[in-house]
Amino acid sequence: MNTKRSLLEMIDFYLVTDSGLSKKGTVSDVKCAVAAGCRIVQYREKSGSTKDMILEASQIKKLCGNEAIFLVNDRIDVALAVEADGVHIGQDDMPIDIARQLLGPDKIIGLTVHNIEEAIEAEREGADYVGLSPIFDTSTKKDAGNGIGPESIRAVKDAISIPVIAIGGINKENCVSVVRGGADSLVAISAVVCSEDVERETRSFIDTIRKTKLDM
Ligand code: 3NM
Repeated sequence: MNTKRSLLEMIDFYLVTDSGLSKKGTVSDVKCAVAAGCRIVQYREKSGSTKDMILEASQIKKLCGNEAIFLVNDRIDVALAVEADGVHIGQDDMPIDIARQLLGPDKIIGLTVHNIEEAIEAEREGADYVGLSPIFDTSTKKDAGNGIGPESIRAVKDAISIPVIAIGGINKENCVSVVRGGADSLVAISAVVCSEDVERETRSFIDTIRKTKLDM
């Protein structure tokens, strides 16, 4: 097992970038989150040229260094170009087996799932983790659908042995319920990147998640 993949078992807070919501820019957000102790970063960029994406992705890869896993959302070409640690893909993106062929056996592949059936299938197909979504209603992703609630996490967690990462509408008020619900890790996009102080917000999420896990 490569060392980056073994980090997957230890992550608490997972940063997904959003240049549309960011106050200080994607590169600054990554720098602050990694400084705060975030150990996994997903570069999610839906606009701009491929060339600009590759330039930005390589800057982010450097910031992640050996400290944090660096994944690219959707764009397997960009992930390959910058030698990212892997990709995060959705149900309608490239099938996992083809992504695996392109990326090779050592890279990390995460898949978005919405229910137990999709989670079991993701593990069977060779995903390294699932992103379970959306936990709560969110306006960050317009087509995310209705929140499934934190009480839905446990059944998914119990059905698979790969990490379950919760996403969608998670903030400081509801994140304890997400961890208590059984998530290994969680993503909070707007609650972090809309803040003036991404480092402080990330640290605060990490502290709360760790304390909640210790109390369980
Ligand atoms: N994917 P926030 S929800 C990127 O449901 C993303 O698959 C989702 O943003 C899904 O933390 C989402 O601001 C956005 O709610 C999450």
